[in-house]
Amino acid sequence: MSFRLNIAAVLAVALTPFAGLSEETISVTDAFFRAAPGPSPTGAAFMTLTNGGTTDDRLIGAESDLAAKVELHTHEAGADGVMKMRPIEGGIPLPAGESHELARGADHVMFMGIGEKPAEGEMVTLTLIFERAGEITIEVPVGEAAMGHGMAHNHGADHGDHGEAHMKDHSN
Ligand SMILES: [Cu+2]
Repeated sequence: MSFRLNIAAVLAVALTPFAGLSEETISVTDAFFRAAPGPSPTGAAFMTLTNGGTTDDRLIGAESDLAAKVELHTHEAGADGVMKMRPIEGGIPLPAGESHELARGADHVMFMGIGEKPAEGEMVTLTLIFERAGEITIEVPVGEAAMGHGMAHNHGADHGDHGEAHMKDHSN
């Protein structure tokens, strides 16, 4: 009787480390959300994903109550040289030990069909779906709305630190 119990205990100890292992290896830093300018009911989230584990993973999707639809997008130059957004097929690979930056003018999490755009300083709840780590839900601080010609253009690094600044402000 006690022998059986011991086996169960050993199994439980052996299996426990795997339960949360993959999720703990993925970290998300410097996340911020930016609404599109004007009446367009869209926005995008940017962040740095890091896989601190020893197993390759992949961001395969995202969800948020803020928007009717959330997609993984990237930018690429069209034949006319104008940068356009398109959905990423097959997700974003995140090899073990590597980071991937979602940045303006590059890969991003796209929000479409936003009912009411969040104000600067508010938080957007975003669930990232990884192939191995599963769902990771984060709170993304809202930065100032994008200016001018929309998110297809990168207006430089002058806005780069805002996400972090808002994150600090929000903790007050
Ligand atoms: Cu997009």
